Amino acid sequence: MAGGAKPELLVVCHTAPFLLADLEKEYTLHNLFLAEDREALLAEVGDRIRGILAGGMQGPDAALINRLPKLEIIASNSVGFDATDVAAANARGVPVTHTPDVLTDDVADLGMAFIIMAPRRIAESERFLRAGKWPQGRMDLGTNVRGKKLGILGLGRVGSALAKRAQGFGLDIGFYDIVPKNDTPYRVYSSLLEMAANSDILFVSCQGGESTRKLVSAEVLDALGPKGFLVNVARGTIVDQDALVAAVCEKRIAGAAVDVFEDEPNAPEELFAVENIIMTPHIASSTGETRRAMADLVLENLRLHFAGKPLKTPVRL
Ligand code: 8YV
Repeated sequence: MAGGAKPELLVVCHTAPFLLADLEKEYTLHNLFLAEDREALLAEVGDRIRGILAGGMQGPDAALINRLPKLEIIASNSVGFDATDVAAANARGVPVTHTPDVLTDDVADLGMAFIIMAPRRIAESERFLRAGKWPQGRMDLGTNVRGKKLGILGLGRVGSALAKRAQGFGLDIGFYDIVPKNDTPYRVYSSLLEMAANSDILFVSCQGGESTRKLVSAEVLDALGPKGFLVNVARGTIVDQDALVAAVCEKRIAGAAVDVFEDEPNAPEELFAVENIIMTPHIASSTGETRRAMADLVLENLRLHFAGKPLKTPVRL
Protein backbone atom coordinates (compact mmCIF):
# COMPACT_ATOMS: atom_id res chain seq x y z
CA MET A 1 0.00 0.00 0.00
CA ALA A 2 1.37 3.46 -0.81
CA GLY A 3 2.58 5.42 2.26
CA GLY A 4 -0.11 8.12 2.31
CA ALA A 5 -2.94 5.66 1.71
CA LYS A 6 -2.62 3.88 5.03
CA PRO A 7 -5.38 4.74 7.51
CA GLU A 8 -4.01 6.57 10.56
CA LEU A 9 -4.58 5.06 13.99
CA LEU A 10 -4.13 6.50 17.45
CA VAL A 11 -2.72 4.08 20.04
CA VAL A 12 -3.99 5.05 23.50
CA CYS A 13 -2.93 2.03 25.54
CA HIS A 14 0.08 0.00 26.51
CA THR A 15 0.56 -2.34 23.53
CA ALA A 16 2.86 -5.30 22.98
CA PRO A 17 5.56 -4.73 20.33
CA PHE A 18 4.32 -7.69 18.25
CA LEU A 19 0.88 -6.11 17.84
CA LEU A 20 2.35 -2.69 17.06
CA ALA A 21 4.56 -4.33 14.42
CA ASP A 22 1.57 -6.07 12.83
CA LEU A 23 -0.50 -2.89 12.87
CA GLU A 24 2.32 -0.89 11.31
CA LYS A 25 2.14 -3.06 8.20
CA GLU A 26 -1.36 -1.76 7.45
CA TYR A 27 -1.70 1.54 9.30
CA THR A 28 0.22 4.65 10.22
CA LEU A 29 0.39 4.63 14.00
CA HIS A 30 0.53 7.60 16.36
CA ASN A 31 1.26 6.54 19.90
CA LEU A 32 -0.57 8.84 22.31
CA PHE A 33 0.15 6.48 25.20
CA LEU A 34 3.90 6.98 24.83
CA ALA A 35 3.77 10.61 23.67
CA GLU A 36 5.67 13.11 25.81
CA ASP A 37 3.43 15.93 24.65
CA ARG A 38 -0.04 14.52 24.12
CA GLU A 39 -1.55 17.88 23.23
CA ALA A 40 1.06 18.53 20.56
CA LEU A 41 0.50 15.09 19.04
CA LEU A 42 -3.27 15.55 19.00
CA ALA A 43 -2.94 19.02 17.48
CA GLU A 44 -0.73 17.59 14.77
CA VAL A 45 -2.57 14.39 13.82
CA GLY A 46 -6.03 14.59 15.44
CA ASP A 47 -7.78 15.63 12.22
CA ARG A 48 -6.43 12.59 10.35
CA ILE A 49 -7.15 9.83 12.88
CA ARG A 50 -9.60 7.21 11.58
CA GLY A 51 -9.20 4.55 14.26
CA ILE A 52 -8.18 4.12 17.89
CA LEU A 53 -6.43 1.15 19.44
CA ALA A 54 -7.62 0.95 23.05
CA GLY A 55 -7.06 -1.52 25.89
CA GLY A 56 -8.82 -2.78 28.96
CA MET A 57 -7.06 -0.29 31.20
CA GLN A 58 -6.63 2.68 28.87
CA GLY A 59 -9.30 3.79 26.45
CA PRO A 60 -10.64 7.05 25.02
CA ASP A 61 -13.07 9.21 26.99
CA ALA A 62 -15.79 11.32 25.38
CA ALA A 63 -13.50 14.36 25.11
CA LEU A 64 -10.89 12.47 23.11
CA ILE A 65 -13.49 10.74 20.94
CA ASN A 66 -15.12 14.05 20.11
CA ARG A 67 -11.78 15.65 19.33
CA LEU A 68 -11.18 13.34 16.37
CA PRO A 69 -13.48 14.45 13.54
CA LYS A 70 -12.59 11.58 11.19
CA LEU A 71 -12.82 8.83 13.81
CA GLU A 72 -14.56 5.73 12.40
CA ILE A 73 -13.70 2.85 14.73
CA ILE A 74 -12.30 2.01 18.16
CA ALA A 75 -10.76 -1.46 18.53
CA SER A 76 -10.11 -2.49 22.11
CA ASN A 77 -7.50 -5.15 22.75
CA SER A 78 -9.52 -6.48 25.69
CA VAL A 79 -12.83 -8.10 26.47
CA GLY A 80 -13.65 -5.41 29.05
CA PHE A 81 -14.62 -2.09 27.50
CA ASP A 82 -15.10 0.01 30.64
CA ALA A 83 -12.03 2.14 29.82
CA THR A 84 -13.64 3.33 26.58
CA ASP A 85 -16.67 5.61 26.56
CA VAL A 86 -18.70 3.33 24.30
CA ALA A 87 -21.85 5.44 24.62
CA ALA A 88 -19.99 8.56 23.46
CA ALA A 89 -18.50 6.63 20.54
CA ASN A 90 -21.81 5.11 19.49
CA ALA A 91 -23.51 8.50 19.77
CA ARG A 92 -21.18 9.62 17.01
CA GLY A 93 -21.80 6.46 15.02
CA VAL A 94 -18.36 5.08 15.89
CA PRO A 95 -18.43 1.33 16.64
CA VAL A 96 -16.24 -0.22 19.33
CA THR A 97 -14.89 -3.75 19.04
CA HIS A 98 -13.50 -5.98 21.80
CA THR A 99 -11.95 -9.45 22.18
CA PRO A 100 -14.46 -11.79 23.84
CA ASP A 101 -14.12 -15.57 24.20
CA VAL A 102 -10.46 -15.97 23.27
CA LEU A 103 -9.28 -15.10 26.79
CA THR A 104 -12.03 -16.76 28.83
CA ASP A 105 -10.14 -19.97 29.61
CA ASP A 106 -6.93 -18.26 30.67
CA VAL A 107 -8.78 -15.89 32.98
CA ALA A 108 -10.79 -18.77 34.48
CA ASP A 109 -7.57 -20.76 34.93
CA LEU A 110 -6.00 -17.97 36.97
CA GLY A 111 -9.23 -17.64 38.95
CA MET A 112 -9.20 -21.34 39.75
CA ALA A 113 -5.52 -21.22 40.67
CA PHE A 114 -6.30 -18.34 43.08
CA ILE A 115 -9.21 -20.30 44.61
CA ILE A 116 -6.75 -23.03 45.52
CA MET A 117 -3.77 -20.82 46.28
CA ALA A 118 -5.34 -18.47 48.81
CA PRO A 119 -6.93 -21.01 51.20
CA ARG A 120 -3.99 -23.44 50.80
CA ARG A 121 -1.56 -20.57 51.52
CA ILE A 122 0.60 -21.53 48.55
CA ALA A 123 2.22 -18.15 47.88
CA GLU A 124 2.77 -17.62 51.59
CA SER A 125 4.37 -21.10 51.87
CA GLU A 126 6.72 -20.32 49.05
CA ARG A 127 7.77 -17.05 50.69
CA PHE A 128 8.28 -18.99 53.94
CA LEU A 129 10.67 -21.41 52.23
CA ARG A 130 12.56 -18.72 50.31
CA ALA A 131 13.02 -16.76 53.55
CA GLY A 132 14.86 -19.79 54.96
CA LYS A 133 12.24 -20.33 57.70
CA TRP A 134 11.60 -24.06 57.08
CA PRO A 135 14.43 -25.43 59.24
CA GLN A 136 13.14 -23.38 62.17
CA GLY A 137 9.52 -24.45 62.00
CA ARG A 138 6.53 -25.42 59.92
CA MET A 139 3.92 -23.41 58.01
CA ASP A 140 0.59 -22.92 59.77
CA LEU A 141 -2.18 -25.10 58.33
CA GLY A 142 -4.25 -24.00 55.38
CA THR A 143 -7.91 -24.61 54.54
CA ASN A 144 -9.10 -27.11 51.95
CA VAL A 145 -11.59 -26.15 49.24
CA ARG A 146 -13.45 -29.45 48.72
CA GLY A 147 -17.12 -29.02 49.60
CA LYS A 148 -16.68 -25.31 50.35
CA LYS A 149 -19.27 -22.83 49.11
CA LEU A 150 -18.19 -20.73 46.12
CA GLY A 151 -20.22 -17.61 45.29
CA ILE A 152 -19.70 -16.26 41.77
CA LEU A 153 -20.50 -12.60 41.17
CA GLY A 154 -21.41 -12.52 37.48
CA LEU A 155 -22.07 -15.81 35.68
CA GLY A 156 -20.91 -14.61 32.26
CA ARG A 157 -18.17 -16.09 30.11
CA VAL A 158 -15.48 -16.17 32.80
CA GLY A 159 -17.87 -16.98 35.67
CA SER A 160 -19.29 -19.96 33.77
CA ALA A 161 -15.84 -21.26 32.77
CA LEU A 162 -14.72 -20.89 36.38
CA ALA A 163 -17.78 -22.78 37.63
CA LYS A 164 -16.90 -25.75 35.40
CA ARG A 165 -13.39 -25.84 36.80
CA ALA A 166 -14.67 -25.47 40.37
CA GLN A 167 -17.01 -28.42 39.90
CA GLY A 168 -13.95 -30.56 39.27
CA PHE A 169 -12.52 -29.46 42.59
CA GLY A 170 -15.71 -30.39 44.44
CA LEU A 171 -16.85 -26.89 45.32
CA ASP A 172 -20.49 -26.18 46.08
CA ILE A 173 -21.37 -23.47 43.53
CA GLY A 174 -23.79 -20.56 43.67
CA PHE A 175 -23.98 -17.27 41.80
CA TYR A 176 -25.50 -13.82 41.75
CA ASP A 177 -26.10 -12.02 38.45
CA ILE A 178 -28.31 -9.10 37.48
CA VAL A 179 -29.16 -10.97 34.26
CA PRO A 180 -31.45 -13.93 35.02
CA LYS A 181 -29.78 -17.23 34.05
CA ASN A 182 -31.94 -20.25 33.42
CA ASP A 183 -30.75 -23.79 33.06
CA THR A 184 -27.78 -23.63 35.39
CA PRO A 185 -27.20 -26.37 37.92
CA TYR A 186 -25.92 -23.80 40.41
CA ARG A 187 -27.61 -22.21 43.42
CA VAL A 188 -29.06 -18.78 42.57
CA TYR A 189 -28.83 -15.93 45.09
CA SER A 190 -31.11 -12.94 44.97
CA SER A 191 -28.53 -10.49 46.31
CA LEU A 192 -24.77 -10.14 46.55
CA LEU A 193 -25.02 -9.70 50.31
CA GLU A 194 -26.95 -12.93 50.71
CA MET A 195 -24.39 -14.75 48.56
CA ALA A 196 -21.42 -13.31 50.49
CA ALA A 197 -22.98 -14.33 53.80
CA ASN A 198 -23.38 -17.91 52.51
CA SER A 199 -20.02 -18.30 50.75
CA ASP A 200 -16.56 -19.43 51.79
CA ILE A 201 -15.08 -17.98 48.62
CA LEU A 202 -16.47 -14.98 46.77
CA PHE A 203 -15.33 -14.88 43.13
CA VAL A 204 -15.65 -11.60 41.22
CA SER A 205 -16.25 -12.00 37.48
CA CYS A 206 -18.75 -9.30 36.53
CA GLN A 207 -18.01 -6.43 34.19
CA GLY A 208 -16.38 -3.20 35.31
CA GLY A 209 -17.59 0.36 34.84
CA GLU A 210 -19.94 2.66 36.71
CA SER A 211 -22.73 0.10 37.17
CA THR A 212 -20.53 -2.16 39.30
CA ARG A 213 -18.28 0.38 41.03
CA LYS A 214 -17.51 -0.68 44.63
CA LEU A 215 -20.23 -3.33 44.51
CA VAL A 216 -18.08 -5.44 46.82
CA SER A 217 -18.31 -3.03 49.75
CA ALA A 218 -17.16 -3.21 53.39
CA GLU A 219 -20.60 -4.63 54.19
CA VAL A 220 -20.21 -7.41 51.62
CA LEU A 221 -16.72 -8.24 52.91
CA ASP A 222 -18.02 -8.38 56.48
CA ALA A 223 -20.79 -10.71 55.32
CA LEU A 224 -18.13 -12.96 53.77
CA GLY A 225 -16.56 -12.97 57.20
CA PRO A 226 -13.35 -14.09 58.94
CA LYS A 227 -13.35 -17.54 57.29
CA GLY A 228 -14.06 -16.21 53.81
CA PHE A 229 -11.77 -15.51 50.85
CA LEU A 230 -12.22 -12.93 48.09
CA VAL A 231 -10.91 -13.64 44.58
CA ASN A 232 -10.99 -10.92 41.90
CA VAL A 233 -9.87 -11.43 38.29
CA ALA A 234 -12.32 -8.91 36.77
CA ARG A 235 -11.77 -5.22 37.56
CA GLY A 236 -10.35 -3.51 40.63
CA THR A 237 -13.13 -0.94 40.53
CA ILE A 238 -15.75 -3.57 41.45
CA VAL A 239 -14.26 -3.88 44.95
CA ASP A 240 -13.98 -1.03 47.45
CA GLN A 241 -10.21 -1.28 47.65
CA ASP A 242 -9.81 0.65 50.92
CA ALA A 243 -12.39 -1.67 52.49
CA LEU A 244 -10.51 -4.70 51.13
CA VAL A 245 -7.18 -3.47 52.51
CA ALA A 246 -8.77 -2.96 55.93
CA ALA A 247 -10.61 -6.30 55.89
CA VAL A 248 -7.44 -8.22 54.93
CA CYS A 249 -5.19 -6.41 57.42
CA GLU A 250 -7.69 -6.72 60.27
CA LYS A 251 -8.42 -10.36 59.30
CA ARG A 252 -12.12 -9.57 58.99
CA ILE A 253 -11.84 -11.86 55.97
CA ALA A 254 -9.43 -14.82 55.95
CA GLY A 255 -7.65 -13.74 52.80
CA ALA A 256 -7.81 -12.60 49.21
CA ALA A 257 -6.27 -13.15 45.79
CA VAL A 258 -6.52 -10.31 43.30
CA ASP A 259 -5.17 -9.71 39.80
CA VAL A 260 -6.76 -6.27 39.39
CA PHE A 261 -6.64 -2.96 41.23
CA GLU A 262 -8.44 0.35 41.42
CA ASP A 263 -5.56 2.41 40.02
CA GLU A 264 -3.38 0.15 37.89
CA PRO A 265 -0.42 -0.18 37.61
CA ASN A 266 -0.43 0.82 41.26
CA ALA A 267 -1.23 -1.75 43.94
CA PRO A 268 -1.68 -0.77 47.60
CA GLU A 269 1.81 -0.67 49.12
CA GLU A 270 0.40 -1.21 52.60
CA LEU A 271 -0.32 -4.80 51.47
CA PHE A 272 3.17 -5.57 50.16
CA ALA A 273 4.23 -7.19 53.45
CA VAL A 274 0.83 -8.67 54.31
CA GLU A 275 0.75 -12.48 54.06
CA ASN A 276 -2.94 -13.25 53.61
CA ILE A 277 -3.33 -11.64 50.19
CA ILE A 278 -2.01 -12.74 46.80
CA MET A 279 -1.52 -9.92 44.32
CA THR A 280 -0.56 -10.26 40.66
CA PRO A 281 -0.12 -7.48 38.07
CA HIS A 282 -3.20 -8.07 35.88
CA ILE A 283 -1.84 -11.21 34.24
CA ALA A 284 -5.04 -13.26 33.79
CA SER A 285 -4.95 -13.12 29.98
CA SER A 286 -1.16 -12.85 29.74
CA THR A 287 -0.20 -15.95 27.83
CA GLY A 288 1.49 -15.85 24.46
CA GLU A 289 -1.31 -17.88 22.91
CA THR A 290 -4.14 -15.73 24.22
CA ARG A 291 -2.46 -12.39 23.56
CA ARG A 292 -1.86 -13.56 19.97
CA ALA A 293 -5.54 -14.51 19.63
CA MET A 294 -6.63 -11.15 21.08
CA ALA A 295 -4.30 -9.30 18.70
CA ASP A 296 -5.66 -11.29 15.76
CA LEU A 297 -9.20 -10.24 16.67
CA VAL A 298 -8.14 -6.60 16.85
CA LEU A 299 -6.47 -6.86 13.44
CA GLU A 300 -9.45 -8.69 11.94
CA ASN A 301 -11.97 -6.16 13.20
CA LEU A 302 -9.92 -3.25 11.85
CA ARG A 303 -9.43 -4.99 8.50
CA LEU A 304 -13.16 -5.73 8.21
CA HIS A 305 -14.03 -2.15 9.07
CA PHE A 306 -11.68 -0.60 6.53
CA ALA A 307 -12.94 -3.08 3.92
CA GLY A 308 -16.50 -1.90 4.61
CA LYS A 309 -17.58 -5.30 5.97
CA PRO A 310 -19.50 -6.20 9.16
CA LEU A 311 -17.37 -6.33 12.31
CA LYS A 312 -16.51 -9.66 13.91
CA THR A 313 -16.85 -8.75 17.58
CA PRO A 314 -18.52 -5.36 18.08
CA VAL A 315 -19.41 -4.25 21.62
CA ARG A 316 -23.18 -4.30 22.05
CA LEU A 317 -24.36 -2.17 24.95
C1 8YV B 1 -5.91 -7.33 29.55
C2 8YV B 1 -8.40 -7.37 30.32
O1 8YV B 1 -4.98 -7.48 30.53
O2 8YV B 1 -9.45 -8.16 28.38
C3 8YV B 1 -9.55 -7.47 29.39
O3 8YV B 1 -10.59 -6.84 29.66
O4 8YV B 1 -8.48 -6.77 31.32
C4 8YV B 1 -7.11 -8.07 29.99
O5 8YV B 1 -7.27 -9.09 29.11
C5 8YV B 1 -5.83 -5.90 29.18
O6 8YV B 1 -6.95 -5.20 29.33
C6 8YV B 1 -5.22 -5.74 27.83
O7 8YV B 1 -5.61 -4.56 27.23
